[in-house]
Amino acid sequence: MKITDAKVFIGGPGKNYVTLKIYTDQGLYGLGDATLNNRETLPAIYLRDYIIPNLIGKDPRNSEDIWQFLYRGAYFRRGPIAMAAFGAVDMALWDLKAKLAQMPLYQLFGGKSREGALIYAHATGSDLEQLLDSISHYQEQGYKAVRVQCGIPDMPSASYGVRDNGNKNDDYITDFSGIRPKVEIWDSERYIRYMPEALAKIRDKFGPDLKILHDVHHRLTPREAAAFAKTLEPINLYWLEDPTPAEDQNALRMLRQHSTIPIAIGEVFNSIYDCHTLIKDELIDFIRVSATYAGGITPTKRIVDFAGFHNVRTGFHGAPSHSPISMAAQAHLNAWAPNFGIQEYLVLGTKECDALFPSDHRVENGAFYVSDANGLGVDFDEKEASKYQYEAGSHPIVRLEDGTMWNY
Ligand code: CS2
Ligand code: MG
Repeated sequence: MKITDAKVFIGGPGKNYVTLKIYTDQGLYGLGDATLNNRETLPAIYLRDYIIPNLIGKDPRNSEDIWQFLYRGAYFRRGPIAMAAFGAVDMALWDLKAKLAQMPLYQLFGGKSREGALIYAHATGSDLEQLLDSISHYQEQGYKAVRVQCGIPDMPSASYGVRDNGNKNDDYITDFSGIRPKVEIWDSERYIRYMPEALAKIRDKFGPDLKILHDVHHRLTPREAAAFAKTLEPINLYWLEDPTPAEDQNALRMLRQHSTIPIAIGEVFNSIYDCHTLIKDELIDFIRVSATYAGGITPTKRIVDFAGFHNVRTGFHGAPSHSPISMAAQAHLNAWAPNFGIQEYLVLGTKECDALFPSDHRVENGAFYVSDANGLGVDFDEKEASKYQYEAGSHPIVRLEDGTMWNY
């Protein structure tokens, strides 16, 4: 079996999805997702100029060797651009492998460990009242877990995943008004003062069963994060996400020494080396890598297995920057993983998105049910794809009130 061709498509309804399609001499094709949010053209160029010419003629069944070829062969390895490009190739090869085996992909990992996989939605409000409504809305739809982000009184602008009064300017929706990013202003002191009270009110209103997640979005220093986590303990959060920037893995050690709150981290990680210490030393509870940014199914599965040895569960990133292809790759891992925790689920479930990526994966009662179709179980409609093209956009940035750049 040989790879005969591969094509990269950029575009989609409201998102610049980067989709790789690998064709073979046996008529089967495989699909992969290389969408790197708001830097989409870069993995696309990496694929077109450096990877695809090297794939032609290779046996697609040798997915391990092809992954090693891409990773070791690049010399300058790791980083989100390269790993997103490798991730797309790897997903497409697993898609092909499972199609060849005439099985849904999860069967190649060891079958299903569960039926529906728990998912969480994003509830958000520019104030607490709006946020409470948003949580009720998801609960009515059957969600058992929600991430809650709330505007902070007197904070100059809402940020860190709060929808700006219901308009589309939030952290995961690309701002197509231009390439220059919108600036949001952040103040950790106001946040630390207000958020424990807001989270306590949410717990009070919705009772003990709702799984409440909160994303700090890398905004705090290690000491602030440790103090903040301590105050949140009585609320019994499902997780506190990205309390500090992930580069400083020692920060999590400090946090762990002061609080028992469950910690989730890893949406910006690109390899097992980024999370090795955190997992080995049991400094986190959930690992948030994604099949795209971590370089595909092959390395992500290794991370999951390694995490399992250290009581770390999965909580894969699932912002709508990922297309339904990587969501499907993660859904197959979720169906199998013995140490599955939860899946963030925010694929833009619009008619246009479903037409571009047809599948019968389904979401019901706050859980994701993986399709039993062969392969990844998601297709890509090239005719639909021809309606879209790349549109330049941006992602907000964060500054402190005095102008200092801060972490988004
Ligand atoms: C967020 C992301 O989903 C999350 O937890 O942190 O939406 C993040 O802001 C975006 O992926 C950034 O591109
Ligand atoms: Mg996050």
